Amino acid sequence: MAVLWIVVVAILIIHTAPVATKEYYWEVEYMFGMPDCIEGPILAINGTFPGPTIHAVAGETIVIHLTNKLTTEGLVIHWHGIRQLGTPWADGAAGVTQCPISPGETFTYKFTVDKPGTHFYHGHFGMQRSAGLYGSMIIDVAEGQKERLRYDGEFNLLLSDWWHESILSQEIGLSSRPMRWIGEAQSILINGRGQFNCSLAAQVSNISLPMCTFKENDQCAPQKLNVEPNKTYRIRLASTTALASLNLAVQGHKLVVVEADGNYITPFTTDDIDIYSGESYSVLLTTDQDPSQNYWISVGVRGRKPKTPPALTILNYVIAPASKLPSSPPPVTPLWNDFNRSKIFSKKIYAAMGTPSPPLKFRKRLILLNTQNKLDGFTKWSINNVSLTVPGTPYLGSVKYKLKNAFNWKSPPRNYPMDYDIMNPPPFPNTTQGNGIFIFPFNVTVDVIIQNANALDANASEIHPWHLHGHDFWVLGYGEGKFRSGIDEKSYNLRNPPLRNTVALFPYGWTALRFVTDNPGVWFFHCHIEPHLHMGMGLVFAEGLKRIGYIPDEALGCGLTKHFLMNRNRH
Ligand SMILES: [Cu+2]
Repeated sequence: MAVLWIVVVAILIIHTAPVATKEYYWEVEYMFGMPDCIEGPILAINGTFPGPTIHAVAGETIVIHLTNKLTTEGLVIHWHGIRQLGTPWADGAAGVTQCPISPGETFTYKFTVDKPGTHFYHGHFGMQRSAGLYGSMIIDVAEGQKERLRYDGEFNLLLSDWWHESILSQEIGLSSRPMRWIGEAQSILINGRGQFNCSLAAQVSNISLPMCTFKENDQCAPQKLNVEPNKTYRIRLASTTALASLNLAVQGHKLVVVEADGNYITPFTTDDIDIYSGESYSVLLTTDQDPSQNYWISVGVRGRKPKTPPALTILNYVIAPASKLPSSPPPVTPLWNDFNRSKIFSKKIYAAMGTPSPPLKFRKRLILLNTQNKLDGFTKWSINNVSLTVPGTPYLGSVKYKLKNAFNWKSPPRNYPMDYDIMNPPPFPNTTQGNGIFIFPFNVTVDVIIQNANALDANASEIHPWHLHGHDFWVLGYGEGKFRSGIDEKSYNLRNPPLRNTVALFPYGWTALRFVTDNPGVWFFHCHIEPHLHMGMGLVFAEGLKRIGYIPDEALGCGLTKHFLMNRNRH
């Protein structure tokens, strides 16, 4: 009998051995905050903005019980950069992988973080990300494994842009006829902190802004980075901007770029780093400068005519008093429209040795023309002349349960008319709306060529950072003008292209990427600029439909899936 008990206890111990899990209980609500010293409503998680940092190690399971304490809005959170292998329902894209969580309700996300990397999370319903619904997610190497990067300490900088106009008002404006543009951000924020209408550098620069007068403990006071001399620090960077393309520089210091979107890259040294919305990086910084001084960290706007002053904070050598401001002006952000410089930077990024190479050939290919259009006087963004409208029933449920009427099952166009002139405004700017998706078989290689064009105004073509959910993709190359099928493939980098989840599309050019449909589910692919997505700049990919596994009913309690599940569960 005693032996039997020992066996039973032993079995129990094995089965209850702690599965490494990080569990969080989050409540989201609006509160007043002063991110840039001006008071306004912000979306806070458990009363904090930005939301709490998720810190885990590779292999761990993350469980987040997310309660919607908003009174009039649904809610979801997307875990940006996490591929959701086997858990497509936990991707947190409203209308794509789940229904918005209703006010008062709690939804539980559960997923595994399979590899180390610098990531973040953010709202993915309406424009809630713009209202401050975001935070950092840092995954370290698995227990017992060694981090290949060598550093003595680390910092984490989550970058964003901030408007004083509410997102409700912004959304109404974008959806109005004629469209009312949101304009440029009032402030750039570093870890949720910026300074509106004043400058930390007023005394050393010839800018017209007055010196800031906040107190050390104010919400808008910058977080200084306290460093010791002659050490190496890892600075994790991620941009969750709604609109701005950013550039970060640390006065007097070189940056060695070592990680991009959660993937190690071949290290390279730079004076400053471009960061597009949706991207993340790690840079190594060695504190090899005069330790009796402090140094500016500057984050400025590129890619659009900057009307927002750079965000500033201080690299503080502990020997120097933290309050001591640098005696010279902050680094100047490179010219906003020097796109050549931007391309040179992007093309410096190669995969680290040991990164899987892409398959040499594609099975399916999409050539996607990005255009700005009109629809009955409304302004839209379209891909191959279709502006996306996400339906009320989440695609993931519609495809799993084959709901015929949930969306248009006919594939959107896989190409565009070859005589389209990408260098000029469209002569026929009218577009169409649709909710069709691209359905791929399981485990095939897909190429996506994103093609930029002139917008509605003459001599205007913008940067669009495209983000894919559920995958890392290889960036095979960038090119000028129109992609020439049969010719431009020859310029692809098939040897060591970087793995990313976000990539820039430059004005009047194309970007080519490749991925393998090895993650059954439905995955959003969209411009990470919040107002562009709001105006239809997105696509949806579905893959391995027969292999989509368990989806909790709670993810699908809306639209046609709600009725389907009610009928099914009655029997
Ligand atoms: Cu865009």
